[in-house]
Amino acid sequence: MKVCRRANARNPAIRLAICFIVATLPIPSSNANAQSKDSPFNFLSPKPQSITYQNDHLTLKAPLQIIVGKNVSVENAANLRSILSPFQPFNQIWKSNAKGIHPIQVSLLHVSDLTLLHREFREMGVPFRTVPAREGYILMIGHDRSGHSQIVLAGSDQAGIAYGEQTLSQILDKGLRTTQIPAVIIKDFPAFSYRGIIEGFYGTPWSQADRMRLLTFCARQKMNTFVYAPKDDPFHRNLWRVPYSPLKQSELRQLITFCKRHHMRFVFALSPGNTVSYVSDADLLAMIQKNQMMWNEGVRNFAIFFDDIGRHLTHSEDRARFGNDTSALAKAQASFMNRFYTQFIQTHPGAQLMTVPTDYYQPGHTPYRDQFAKYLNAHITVLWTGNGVIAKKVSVQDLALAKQIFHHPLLLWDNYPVNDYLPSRLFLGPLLGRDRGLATHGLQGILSNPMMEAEASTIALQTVADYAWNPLRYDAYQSWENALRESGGQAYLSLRRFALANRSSPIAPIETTSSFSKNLSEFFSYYRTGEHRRLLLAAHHLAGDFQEMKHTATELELHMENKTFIHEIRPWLRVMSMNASQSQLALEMLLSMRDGDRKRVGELRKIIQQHDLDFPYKGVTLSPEFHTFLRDACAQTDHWIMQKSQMLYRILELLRANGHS
Ligand code: LTM
Repeated sequence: MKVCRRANARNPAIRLAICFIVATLPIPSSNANAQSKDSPFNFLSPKPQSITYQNDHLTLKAPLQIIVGKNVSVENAANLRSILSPFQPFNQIWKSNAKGIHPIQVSLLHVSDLTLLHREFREMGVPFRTVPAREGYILMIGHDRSGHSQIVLAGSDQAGIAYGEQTLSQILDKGLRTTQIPAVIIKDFPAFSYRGIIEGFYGTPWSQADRMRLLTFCARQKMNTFVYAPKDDPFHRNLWRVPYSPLKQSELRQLITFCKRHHMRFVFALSPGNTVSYVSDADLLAMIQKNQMMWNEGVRNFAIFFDDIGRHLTHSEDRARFGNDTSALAKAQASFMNRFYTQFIQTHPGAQLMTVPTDYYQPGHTPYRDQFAKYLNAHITVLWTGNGVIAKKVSVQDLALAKQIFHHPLLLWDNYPVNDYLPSRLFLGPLLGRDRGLATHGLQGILSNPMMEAEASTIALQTVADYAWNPLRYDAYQSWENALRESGGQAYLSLRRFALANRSSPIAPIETTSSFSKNLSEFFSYYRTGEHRRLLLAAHHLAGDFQEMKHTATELELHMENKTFIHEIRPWLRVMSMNASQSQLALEMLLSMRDGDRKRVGELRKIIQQHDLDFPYKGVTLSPEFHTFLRDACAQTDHWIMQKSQMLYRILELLRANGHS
């Protein structure tokens, strides 16, 4: 529903090892778990579960010696080599027990590389008890007992190793700038099993290049799920029965391959609800055939969505079987899903199925929901959006109710930062309002529906990834700063200012604490009280803010390296710069009005109007608070001009009445 339009390890030994090795690593040293605000590793994104600083530093210098355990995948080994490439030439030893003589030894191990694991842990003086469960890793950076520099990375599976490498890469990236990195033990694993994005918005679907860039971003942020469900891909909805063209199929193949390579689920979704006949064998066969093509490409996760469709059965044969009320729709959908489950999912080992019911956003029980939950196969995962389409908050209580209603495995379809219902806006703030306890209370995961602007979505998405990995330690604003630093690079400060001007959203309050908001309210209060000197000072501060806004737009255009990002946000950059120019004029206009200079006020008002007429990006807006000054200033002066005109008219009338021509 577009809210605004409606107002509103194949090896059994490995598996065994993973099963048993699930507990905690003792925290051996000082400074245990130091993740305070000024922790040196606050830049890590997503934030690890536990960081223990060792009161020691490691000096980075080439050459390195790399030891790779025999159960580490070739891809992960190659990835490590590329992360360490600044230290080339280095020496790589496979499956070796030999110790090197190089300044730094880097060991990359799978949990089943037991001999090496025990040795490396022993040498680091850390009793080896456990490696975190699924997708987890332990990263130790420091000195061994003999004083040799060591980096040991042990993952519980290939995803865990890749995630550990990701963390190491972020640390080395920073370290390269300082050459000294703090000695630490990082123990890490994800809170949610599903962390990712749904391309599920209305409007022009992302391009293939957008998707590839976003998948790369997701993999870097330890996200593991991508749901392909673009509402305006006709082959996803009304033409769901029609196979994709060979070209489109090859594009999907590229995405699927990428996902597989980066430990991500590619979820192939169809939304047949507008046209399907739920009892039809032909439609069930069409559904099976289209999904079979995706299975052949390597897809193992499938989805059938029923959001945003009519609430009544449209086919007479469906009505004849299920009746005609809203719960009839639920029974018909559940029956179709169950037939698909038995005939396709159960006959394809490893396949998984998820769905979105038609009542996906209501606050409680509905007759439809009760029937859907009752009849739907218990193994099918259900997605819902929380309380409302754009849920301002998702609490543990909301989850408890959803569990009680659906009693199926649950995923949150999070409609943030999607902007299809308000395409005039960008939502560049962090994810807010999701309880820290959702993972511990049984939610399987969170899938965010991003904006049509793929690249600009990464600011909010990085905070989603951070939340999804470690909700207990999620700090929305720290996470947001990290995201801005990552995206902005050397243009970080400008990007931050721009993001501040685009931060409010249905899940975030209107900004009232920024220095700009304070300057605004100060100006208007002195304007009202007429304290001349204070007013001029407040006007001076506001003029500085407007000047900075104009600079921000120019600086970003000039200095932000990511030109795709700039291309996407250009209309908003222009709005920012135009709004700032107009506001400068409006400031002068208000002061002129105060001085009673009607001529100057009239001139300035005309120039502001002309800017509006000439502006090419109509309807594009910043956070509302960035438009209030101009709007209020124009409203006040228009009123003043009208009063003045009326007064003049009355004087003229009087003069005329008294016989003056
Ligand atoms: O949220 C769901 C399940 N469906 C649609 C989305 O496709 C759409 O992007 C969002 C925001 O408009 N609202 C929906 O209802």
